[in-house]
Amino acid sequence: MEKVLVTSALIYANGKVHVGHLAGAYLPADIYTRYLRLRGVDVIHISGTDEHGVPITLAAEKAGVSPGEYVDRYYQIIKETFDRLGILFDHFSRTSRPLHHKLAQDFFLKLYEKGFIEKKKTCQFYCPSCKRFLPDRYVEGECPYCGYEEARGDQCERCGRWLEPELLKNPRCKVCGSAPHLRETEHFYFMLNKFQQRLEEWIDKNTHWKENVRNSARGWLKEGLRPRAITRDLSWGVPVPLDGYENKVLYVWFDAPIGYISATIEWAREKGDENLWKEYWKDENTKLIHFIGKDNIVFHTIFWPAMLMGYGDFILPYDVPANDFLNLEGEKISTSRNWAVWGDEFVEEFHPDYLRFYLTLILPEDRDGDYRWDELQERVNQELVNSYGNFVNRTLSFIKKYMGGRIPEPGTFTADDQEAMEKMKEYAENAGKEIEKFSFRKALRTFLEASLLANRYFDYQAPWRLRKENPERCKTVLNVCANMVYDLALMSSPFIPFSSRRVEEMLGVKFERWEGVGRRNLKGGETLGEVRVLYSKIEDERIKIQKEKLGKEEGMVKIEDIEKLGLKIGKIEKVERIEGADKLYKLLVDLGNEKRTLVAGLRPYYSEEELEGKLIVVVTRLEPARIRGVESQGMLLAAESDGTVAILVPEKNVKPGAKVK
Ligand code: B3M
Ligand code: ZN
Repeated sequence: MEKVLVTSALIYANGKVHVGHLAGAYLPADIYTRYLRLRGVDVIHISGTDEHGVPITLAAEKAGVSPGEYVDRYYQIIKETFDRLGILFDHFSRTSRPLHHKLAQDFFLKLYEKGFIEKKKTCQFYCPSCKRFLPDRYVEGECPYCGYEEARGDQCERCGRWLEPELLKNPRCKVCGSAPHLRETEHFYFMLNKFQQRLEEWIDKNTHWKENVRNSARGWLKEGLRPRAITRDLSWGVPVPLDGYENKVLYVWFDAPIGYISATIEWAREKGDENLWKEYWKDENTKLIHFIGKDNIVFHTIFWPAMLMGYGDFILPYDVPANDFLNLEGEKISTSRNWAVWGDEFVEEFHPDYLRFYLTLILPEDRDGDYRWDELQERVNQELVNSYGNFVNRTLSFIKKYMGGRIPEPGTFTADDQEAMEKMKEYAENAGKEIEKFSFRKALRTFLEASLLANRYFDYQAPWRLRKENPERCKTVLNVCANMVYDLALMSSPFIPFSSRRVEEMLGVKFERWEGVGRRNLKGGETLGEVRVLYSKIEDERIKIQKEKLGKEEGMVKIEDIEKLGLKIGKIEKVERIEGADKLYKLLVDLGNEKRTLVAGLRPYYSEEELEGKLIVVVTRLEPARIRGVESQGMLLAAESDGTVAILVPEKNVKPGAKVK
């Protein structure tokens, strides 16, 4: 059987998932995989987090934690967000795992032995004040091609050119801002130039690729491929597996794509079939498809295929359906400015299918897309809630109310009935063809046409009238409608899987094959499960809140928020121990107009005498909590460092109850 290996870009574990990520790679990859699975294709979807490289070390440095701690935190958050959005992976790995390190080192050694990797003396920027070499993004400066002033050492974000730090004009150290100078050092280079011809021939053959992807690959080739440094002076990453070079690590773009393979190996092991991964990576009949965003095109069409060619043994990508960028309210998404819509925050507020639905409609398949909150509201309300949702709801509640919750058996089908059901089949075929061409927008539009047709059928047949005038005909019509509910939910399941799941429950069925659409699956007599409305409309107010969040720095509090804490000075009047709790004290605190009891973990750090009479800062508007049987009615402020705790006290004498501001 045909096998398909779908991968989506290994997302950097340096931040949360936003709509740009989703529209770029993950949502299309998920839709595609879900669809193929319904078509009975042997498909797996592999991805994971990219945990190495300068994007990680820079972010960790900024947050003041180790890269390891940093990626641990984000791996969890990212994985959970994908899960809540229904982005399914057969395996979601991480490049920091030992298996991956080993495979990446194996790649390096093999390419080195084959003469595709060479050692070279070179000059590299060194920051005199940080006292270190500055690998790629640690240097910023002016792009030599387009003049963009904040170009990064590895790539210009504006013109997309591949750069080397030395090419930047007016370079500066990203950490401290000083001007670096060039110093001699040694690095390993991947001899990309040796693959020029093979890559050209290969790209020429790939006529089925998207035009923009193939064109950019050709563009790179036209400029002539040059050796590219693939080691970095960093302590975080995959160590270079050669004696004397332990202080260098592999360039993140060298190790990351290998992650697709190591993740597949891990998947096979977890399945208990050690060799299963080979069927996906070593069989010429397997189609390897990389879903990525456009900034990753060069790596997936030139760099990675060259690595694979050099290594041998593995298949080459069959297709690289790269998407363009998604903007937000007309502006570029920016994590640092919090100009983004975050996946985890979206699902806290709305149905995950609302996002999947809207994003699919605006996927940047052949040009940049633009996410607009107003448009999301309109599209969801009109096309999802009012059209599809309404059809499901009016059909199923009618059956529940007037047919005793059982799908009626049909009489003779009229030409209209037959045509309606036939049409469903046609729509599904067309939508399927679009999905196979990676035209997800068109595929979803086709589904919307189908739900429009279903609604029109319902209106035209008017079962509410037939119920009295022609009960037998009414049954037939409702049977047709129920079957169309089935068809629509099946057809839309790759796009809005949570909704389809709900319909499956209501109909008491399980969708198995895409080909099931239009086959009159409900013969009549089936009992409905609990019927509930699928969706509710999004009101203006909820959209307004979302729009106001844009561009506000995440986690920042307003002055009102601080006032909410009710910070006041209190005076400790009495200190008591708490039975059975060797860290806690029970404190009686005078707050001027009232007295309160606080429980505080101060016993290891202060004696009773030290505390008595002290002025402290108390959070007075905290929900009371029961600790060891004692109600604590607030919290005192203290600082912790180097294993000890110090309470905060006012520097001058002030009255208990004084406001802290
Ligand atoms: N982490 C870049 C990105 O997230 C990179 C992709 C790796 S795919 C092998 O845009
Ligand atoms: Zn510096």
